[in-house]
Amino acid sequence: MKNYDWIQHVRGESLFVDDITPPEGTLHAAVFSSPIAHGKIINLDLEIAKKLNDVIEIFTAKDIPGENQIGAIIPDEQLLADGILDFCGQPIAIVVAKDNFSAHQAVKQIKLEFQEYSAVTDAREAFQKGQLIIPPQTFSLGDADSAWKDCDLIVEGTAESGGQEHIYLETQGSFAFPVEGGGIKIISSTQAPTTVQRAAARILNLPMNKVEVDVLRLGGGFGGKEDQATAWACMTALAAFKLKRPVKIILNRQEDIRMTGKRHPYSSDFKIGLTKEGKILAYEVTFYQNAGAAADLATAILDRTLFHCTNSYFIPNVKATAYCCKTNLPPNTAFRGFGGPQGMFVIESAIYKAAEKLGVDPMVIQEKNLLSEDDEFPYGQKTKYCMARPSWKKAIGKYNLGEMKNQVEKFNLENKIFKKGLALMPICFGISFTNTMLNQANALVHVYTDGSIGISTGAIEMGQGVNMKLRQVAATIFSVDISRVKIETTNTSRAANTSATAASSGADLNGKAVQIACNNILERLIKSAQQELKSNETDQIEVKDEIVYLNGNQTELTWNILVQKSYAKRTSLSSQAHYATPGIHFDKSKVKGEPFAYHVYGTAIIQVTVDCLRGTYEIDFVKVVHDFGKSMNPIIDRSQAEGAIMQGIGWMTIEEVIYTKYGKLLTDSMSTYKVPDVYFTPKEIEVDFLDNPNPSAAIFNSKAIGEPPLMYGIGIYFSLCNAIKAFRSNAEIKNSAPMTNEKLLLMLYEPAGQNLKRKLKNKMTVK
Ligand code: MTE
Ligand code: LUZ
Ligand code: MOS
Repeated sequence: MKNYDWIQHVRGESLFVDDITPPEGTLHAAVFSSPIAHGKIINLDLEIAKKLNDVIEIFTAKDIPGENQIGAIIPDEQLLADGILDFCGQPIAIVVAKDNFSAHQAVKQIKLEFQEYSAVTDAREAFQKGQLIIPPQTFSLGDADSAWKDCDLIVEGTAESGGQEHIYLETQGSFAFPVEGGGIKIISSTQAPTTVQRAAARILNLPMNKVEVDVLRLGGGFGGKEDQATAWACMTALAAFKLKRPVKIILNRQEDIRMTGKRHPYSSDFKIGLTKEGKILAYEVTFYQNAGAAADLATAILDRTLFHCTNSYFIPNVKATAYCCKTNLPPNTAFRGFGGPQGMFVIESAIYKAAEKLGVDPMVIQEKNLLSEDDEFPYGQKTKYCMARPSWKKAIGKYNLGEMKNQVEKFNLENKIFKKGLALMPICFGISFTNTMLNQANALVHVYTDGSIGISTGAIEMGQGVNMKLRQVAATIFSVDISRVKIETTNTSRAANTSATAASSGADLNGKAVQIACNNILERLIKSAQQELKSNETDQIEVKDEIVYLNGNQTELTWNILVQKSYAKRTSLSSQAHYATPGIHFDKSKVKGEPFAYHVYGTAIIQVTVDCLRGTYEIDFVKVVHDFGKSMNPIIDRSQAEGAIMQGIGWMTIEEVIYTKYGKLLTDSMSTYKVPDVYFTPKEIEVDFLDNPNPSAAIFNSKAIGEPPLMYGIGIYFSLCNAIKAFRSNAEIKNSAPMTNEKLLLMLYEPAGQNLKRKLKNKMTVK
C-alpha cells in the first residue's frame, strides 16, 4: 500500500502548477504590493512600468468587473487595495508581461505615493484600541467564578505563542485561461477549489458555472492554501479574462513569505485553580489572537482555540474568552491544528506553572486530570471511547518512563553544562469542521468498460496521501486490484460545492462519499451477476479478488466480464454520491453541542539535551502512543505523524516570525526563518499504534491523522523548561514560544543576565 505519488515524486515526475506546459502566448504576472503596513494611497503611477519592453498590461482595483472582494467568511479583504493600505505586502497592482522577468522588472518601476499611518502589530494593543474583527466569544462549563474559593492553589500568568510560516515546497501559484462563452478555467494550487471558484466568479461578475477550477496536486498546503490560494487565482483569472490570453503567476519564495499570512500568534492570560493534590478545579483563559489585517479564517480558527482550550483534561469549571484582534500584518490563516495548538499551549503552560508552585512534576497534574469516559468538554460534548488515559498508560509503560526519569536524573547529576529535560504531552483533537455545514462531500465514480475505475471528489492531494486512501476505499469495496483505480484531478465541474480539504477530514468525508458511490455501482453489478448466473434471490453473490462467487463458489464471471455484461445490459456504471457527517450539531447561541464526529487522542514523551553554555539543544527522542483507530494505511499514517510532530516542534523551538514595529517582516527567507532540518530532527521518533477497535465515524475506522500529531510538538517546550531548571532550579520560566536558542540562553541566566560572563566562568571551573 505504498503511496503511488511518492514514487512519482522521487522520480521528479509529479506535476505542479509551474510544471504544466504553458500554451504558446502564455503571459506572466507579478504583483506590486504595499511597502507600508498602514496608510493611504495618494497616487499610483504606472506610466514608466507600462512603457517597459514586454509589459502587456497593468491591472488595478478599477479594472475589476465584479466586486473587489475575496473575504470568504467576512467580506473585509480587497483583492487589490484601492484606498487604505492595511499591511506590508498587500497587493495593489498586477503587472502582466511576456515573461516572468519582465513582469518583475516592471513591478520595480511602479511609483506609489502614500500617506503613512501608525501601524498596530500587537494583538493586545489592537484589543485596547477596540480593533476587533468579531465580538468576543466565550465558552464556559460549570461556574469558574465560584470555584476559586474551593482551590488550595491559584496560579495566574500569561502565555505567548508565535506565528509559523508554512514553507510548503510549492509556492503559491495559479494559471488561468479564457474558455469559450466568456468563461474562465483556473489551474490553482489550492486546498479549496470551490472557494477559488466562488471568489473568481465574484471578482469577474460571472456565475459560478462559468468558472472552472482544476487541481492536480499541491506541493504542500498545511493550511496555507485553505484560503490564501484564492488571491493569486483571482489575479490570473482577472488578467486572463481581460486580455483573453492565458496568464500564469508563480510567487517566488520571498514574495510568498512576505505576502501571505501565517499561523496566528496568540497572547493569552490564564488563571488555574487546583486542590493541593493537583486536581484542577477551575480554569479561566483569555486569548488575544493576532488576526492580521483581515478576517480570512481567523474567526473559525479562534473557535477551534476555544474548543481545544482544555486539551485532553477534564476541568469542571471553565471560562474561556477569545478576542479576534485586527492588526496591520498580512492576514494570518489556517495552519495545521487551526488554533488548537495555540489553545493547548496555554493550558500546558498553566499546568507547568501550577506544578512549579505545588513542587511536583507537571506530569503528576497532567495524569491526574486526563479525560475519562463520559467527561464533558466545555462545549457540551461528552467523551466516547476516550483514549486519553489508555494512551498515557501505554506510553509510560511501553517506553518505561520510570527508567527514563532515572536516566535523566543521573545524567543531570553527572553533568554540569549539559542538562536533560523530559516532558509528556497528551493530546485530544476533535475531528470535523467546527462549522457543521462544511462537513459534507461528494464523489463521482465511473467504472469503465475495461474494468478500470476513475474517481472524482473534492479531496485535494497535498502530500498527505488522501488519493491513495480513496483508491483503497474503491479497491476494497469492489475487491479489485488497486492499480485499477485512478483518482482524477479535483475539478469543480465534477465535484461541486466542496469544502476545503482541511480539518484532517479529507479522507473521512471524501472517502465516505466514495464508499457510497462504489456501493451503489456494486449493488447494480451484483444484480446483473444474479441475472447472468440465473440465481435466485436467496443466493449469496459477492465479488472477491476480481472474481464473482455464488454461494461461496467461484463462477466463470470475472470483474472484467461482469462489467462488460452489465454494460451490455445497459446498466449504469457510474454513480455520484453525497456524504454528510451524521449526528453532529452545534448551537452557536448556547455555545453547546456535539460538533465533532469523534476525537483523536495520544501521548508523547519528549526528551532533550541542552547545552547550557551555548543555549543550544538536541532532541534525544520523541516517543508516542497514538490513537489511529484502525489505520487503513500505516505507512502514510506514520509519515503523517512524523511530519506533524516535526512541524509542531519547529513551531515551538526555532521557527520565529519577526516583524518590526512598523510591520515589516524581517524573516522573509529560508536563511532568516529557520525550519527544522535533518540535523535538528530528533535522534529517534517512535510512533506506536494504539490498538483501538472501538467504532468511530472515521472511514473504515481509520482515524483522521493530518493535524493531531502536530500538538505532540508542544511537549518539547516543557522538556526544555525542565532542562533549564535542572541547570538552575530558580530559573524564571517564561511561557513564550518559540524557545529559540537566544531565549533559552537568557532564561538560563536571567535576571542575572549582566553577570552572565561571571556565571559561566564559575560553572566552567567547577570540574
Ligand atoms: N501533509 C503533507 N504532506 N502536506 C500537507 O500540506 N497538510 C496537513 C495534513 N498533512 C499537509 C499534510 C493539514 S493542515 C491537513 S488539514 C491535512 O493534512 C489535510 O488532509 P487530510 O484531511 O486528508 O488529512
Ligand atoms: N478549517 C475550517 C479547518 O474551516 N474549519 C475547521 O474546523 C478546521 N479545522 C482544522 C483545520 N481547518
Ligand atoms: Mo489544515 S490547517 O485544516 O489545512
